[in-house]
Amino acid sequence: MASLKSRLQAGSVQHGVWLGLGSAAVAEIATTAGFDWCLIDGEHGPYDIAAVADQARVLGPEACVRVPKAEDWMIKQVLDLGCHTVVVPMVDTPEQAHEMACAMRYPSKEFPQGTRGIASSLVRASGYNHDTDYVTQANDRVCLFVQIESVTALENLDAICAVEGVDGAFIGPADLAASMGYLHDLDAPEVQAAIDNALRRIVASGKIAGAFSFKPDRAAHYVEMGATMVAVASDVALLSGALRDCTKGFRPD
Ligand code: 3PY
Repeated sequence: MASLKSRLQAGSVQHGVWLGLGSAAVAEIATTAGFDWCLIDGEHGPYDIAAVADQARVLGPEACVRVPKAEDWMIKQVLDLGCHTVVVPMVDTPEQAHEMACAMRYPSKEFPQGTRGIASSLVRASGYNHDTDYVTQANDRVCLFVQIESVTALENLDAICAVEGVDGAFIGPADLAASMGYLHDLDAPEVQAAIDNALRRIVASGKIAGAFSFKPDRAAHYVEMGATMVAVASDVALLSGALRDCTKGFRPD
């Protein structure tokens, strides 16, 4: 099967699930449930790097990981686990985006500005040195999404998308709404208009557009706007919703 990155680059819409429970068992259930991708949420979920490793083993190289912060060493640890797709929250400027793009890649002829350190024989990414092609192929395999989730990021969006090595830009609607003065009000028309505008600009830049909505109609709208990396569910929301519905059965009011 083609990699997530190549499916996205071919324009195919990929629906995913956000994993925030920190459970390898849940990751195992999610990966067999039919989603196109599963994301380990290291920003808000209860994950240390060992917990990310446990889930990466379950999910395989297509595991997506959101790192806690825009820090190069966090990217290095996740890539060395063998995960290819990294989502970096709160990227506000092209300078930050450039630093993240460099952290994703080894220095090479094509990408001399890469800053990723090499430990090929030590890490899971290279099959502990059994995958002898890993180091030379990694720069093509990895896929970087920067999250656009502030007014500053919106202002800088075109310049962020122009950064070499940024593969896609992913809208964070909750943080964006808060940054715009609409805390916990994702439905505000101003917020949705800003998201539509951002999606248009990401698509126009030629980069992969990503967005997040658990409302099926809204997720479908983002796809109409050109988003292809679309998160439609989270383990936490699905479980808490199902448990609440269950209690309604015996406590109707
Ligand atoms: C947001 O909605 O701000 C996100 O980043 C998703 O967790």
